[in-house]
Amino acid sequence: MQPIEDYDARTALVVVDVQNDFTDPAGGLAVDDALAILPEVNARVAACREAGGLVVYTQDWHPERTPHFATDGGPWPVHCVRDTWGAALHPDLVVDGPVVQKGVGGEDGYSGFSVRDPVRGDVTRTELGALLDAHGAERVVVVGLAGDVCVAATAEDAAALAYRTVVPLAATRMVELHAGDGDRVIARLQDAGIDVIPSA
Ligand code: VGL
Ligand code: ZN
Repeated sequence: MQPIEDYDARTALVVVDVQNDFTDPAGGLAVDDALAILPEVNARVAACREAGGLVVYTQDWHPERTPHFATDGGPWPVHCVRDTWGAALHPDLVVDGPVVQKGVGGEDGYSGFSVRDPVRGDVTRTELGALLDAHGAERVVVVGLAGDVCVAATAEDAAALAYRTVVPLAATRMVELHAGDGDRVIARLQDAGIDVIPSA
C-alpha cells in the first residue's frame, strides 16, 4: 500500500456507500474491483481517528420503488433497497463514526450532503453538513464508491462548501455507466480545485 495522505483533528473522512450492492461482486450494482479498496479505506479510518479527526459514513438507502431505478424509468439497476443485504455496509468495513442515510424518501441521493427529488428537482440537505460543522472540520477526504458518481458528487459539494477537499484514487473505484466517465469526472474534480491523488 502506498503511503496515505495526512490526517489531523480538523479533517473529516467521508466514507461513501461501501455497501454490499456496490462492493460485493454479487451486489446489485457491483463496481469492478471494489473489494480492493477495503484495506485502503480501513487504513484511512484508523489514521483519521488516531489523529482526532471525524469519520462519517454514507449509506444509499432507497425504497423498493423509486424513479432512481431503471424499473421506474431511472438510470440504475435496483440497488441498496433499505433493510436488505445489499444496503448493509460491507462486513469488512471498519465503522467508527456516524452513518448518514440518503435517498430515503425516493430521492436521488448522489451527494452525501444533499438529496434531490428526481421528479420535482428540489434539493434537501442531509445531516452530513451539520456533523462536519459540529466537529469543526476544515478539510474533507472522500473515499468509497462509486468514484464517478457519489464520491464525486460528495467531493464537489464539499469543495463548494469551501472545505479543502481531497480524493485519494487508491480508495475508490469507478462504475462508468458510460465508458470514459472516470476520466471525465477526475478532470471535473480537478477543475473544482479538489486535490485528486493518483494511485500508485
Ligand atoms: C451510487 C449510483 C446510484 C453511488 C448510488 O453510490 O455511487 N451510484 N446510486
Ligand atoms: Zn442509489
